[in-house]
Amino acid sequence: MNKIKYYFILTIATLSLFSCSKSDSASIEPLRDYTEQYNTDIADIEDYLDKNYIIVTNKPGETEDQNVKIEKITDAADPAQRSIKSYLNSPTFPTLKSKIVDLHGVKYKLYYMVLREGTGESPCNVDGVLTSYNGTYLSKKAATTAGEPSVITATQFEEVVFPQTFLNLFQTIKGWGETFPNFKVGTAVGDTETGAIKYNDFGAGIMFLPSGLAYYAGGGGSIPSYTPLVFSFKLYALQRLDHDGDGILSYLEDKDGDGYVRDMRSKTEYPDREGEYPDDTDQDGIPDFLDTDDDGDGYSTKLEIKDPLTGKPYAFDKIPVCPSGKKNYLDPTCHP
Ligand SMILES: [Ca+2]
Ligand SMILES: [Ca+2]
Ligand SMILES: [Ca+2]
Ligand SMILES: [Ca+2]
Repeated sequence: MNKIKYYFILTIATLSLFSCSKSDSASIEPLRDYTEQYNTDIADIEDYLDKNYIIVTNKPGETEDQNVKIEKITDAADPAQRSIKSYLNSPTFPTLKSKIVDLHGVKYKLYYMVLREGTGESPCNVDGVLTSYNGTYLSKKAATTAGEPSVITATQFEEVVFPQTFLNLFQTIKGWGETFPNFKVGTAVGDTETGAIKYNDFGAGIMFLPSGLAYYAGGGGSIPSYTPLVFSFKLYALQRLDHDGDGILSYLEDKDGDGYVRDMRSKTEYPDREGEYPDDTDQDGIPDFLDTDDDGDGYSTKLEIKDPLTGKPYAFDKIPVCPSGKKNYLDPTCHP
């Protein structure tokens, strides 16, 4: 019974996280202007941060640990109802942080709350994550003629309590890839009796995403188009991925070491891109993590960078060079 339930939850999760278009829309609305939509979204998000507070469950070792409830403030004088916004840049946890994400020609402000950082490694923005999460979308109820002010409400569309698969951040909504690298995993211990894995000290947080970093016009599952999303999440584990299959994990193809690798070829996503492509050795626009020949010399990286003695890849800056100056993986004199 429980298993069936999990599969059901997983199916929903997969549908809403990965589907990008709605097929049942009767009328086709032209795509909204990204800047205008962002201005609406960020106003709604900040209103939500001002008028709501969090209740966090602290039960280390239990499934509920770091569960989050977000409630409307009914008594502003009650210290237990401290607004989410009031945690902005707090030196202690929980703390509300923000970062700028440059996409669609918009400088998106992405707010995320760190309940706990975690103790292990951080995923890069294209790694796989095993995460328990709860997603809601925000919508605005207009002010009434009777004098009631407008109000932002959150509607839950998804909850995954026991994640079964790693989600590839390269394929999820952009906001996920921009948020998870700011968190770390914790420890995982298998229960010798039940075989179940227990996660402790994992990173836990909440992200507040403008629709441009989520589904935008597409919506997804039961999510309406153009709605900001709020996810509370726990980062249980990560999986290093190798997107181009060249034997170098993608997070090691992050040449500038900022924790992010990006495919910037889309004119919609990067309309005013200037200067060099980051993390792209041969500057052909294909970032190293997607480029099977990073240096553009005609030899695939996979064959080039393996040490024939150990079978292990060389560090990126130690690609063997022949006495002739040419890189050639077939010539044994080229290998130290
Ligand atoms: Ca690779
Ligand atoms: Ca980078
Ligand atoms: Ca390249
Ligand atoms: Ca090459």
